Amino acid sequence: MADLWQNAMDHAVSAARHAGEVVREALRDDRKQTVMTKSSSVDLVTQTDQKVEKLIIQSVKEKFPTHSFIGEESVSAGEPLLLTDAPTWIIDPIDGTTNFVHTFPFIAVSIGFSVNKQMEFGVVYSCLEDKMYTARRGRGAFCNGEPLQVSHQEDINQSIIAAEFGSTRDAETVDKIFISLRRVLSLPVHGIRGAGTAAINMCLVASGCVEAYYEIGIHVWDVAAGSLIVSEAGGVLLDTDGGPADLMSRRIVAANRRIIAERLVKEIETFSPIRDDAA
Ligand code: LIP
Repeated sequence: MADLWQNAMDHAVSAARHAGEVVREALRDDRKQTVMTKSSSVDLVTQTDQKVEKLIIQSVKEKFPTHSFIGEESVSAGEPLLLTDAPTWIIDPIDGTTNFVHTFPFIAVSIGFSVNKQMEFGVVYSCLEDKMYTARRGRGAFCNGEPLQVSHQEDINQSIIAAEFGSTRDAETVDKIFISLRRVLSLPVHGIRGAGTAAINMCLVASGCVEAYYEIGIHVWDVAAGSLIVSEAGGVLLDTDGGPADLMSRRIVAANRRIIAERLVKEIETFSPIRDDAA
């Protein structure tokens, strides 16, 4: 199957590049984007998200007609979110939709590919930086063809941590987010950052720019590709409860080293959003 998956990965790279052109074109277009909302008033979607997802899925279907899909906007439109053993493309057409709406310059196209529920390759295209991050299982992670390596830092007090706050705004959730932030900041760490896209945050961990990233509330399409990029760059993934990472749990810690991941987990006030695979 090796060559078949390489063909699929090559296709993912060119589909992501094409999607990036569509995103850049939309940002150049003077007409204002129509912004719609999904799970909450701050969970945004635009016609460009929908258009890009359709383009990617259409092009994949033409080449790989038997493959399955989990796409952020297809799921929002009512398609089932079902990860089976089948070759499955897990697509976030625009990761960082809020950034896109506000022209905040970190926007990614994220395409993960899983077989037997194991990630085989991940492609994250940071469209405005023109950085193509790729990883294939067992073959390393790359940015624009250059190998990626996580940071060697083992002291959390010497680390930068990336964090995002999700799109849930009920008081209880916001309180938990603040408790975690306060604890992490007070360790102290050198700083807390957030690119506004899970996929790019994970690529920053893989690149060694930040030691770790955590978030509760993400979906499988936000982290599928990035998770392989982090592990192939030498990093580790955990659930925010300290257990093994589970792409359906909507909780992730991605770190350069296990010692950093485990230290971070101690400070996170974890909670349990409805799982992606809940019936
Ligand atoms: C977004 C993530 C971001 C997170 C949001 C959302 P979208 O993805 O990448 O990091 O904080 O909750 O999931 O909606 O732009 O694809």
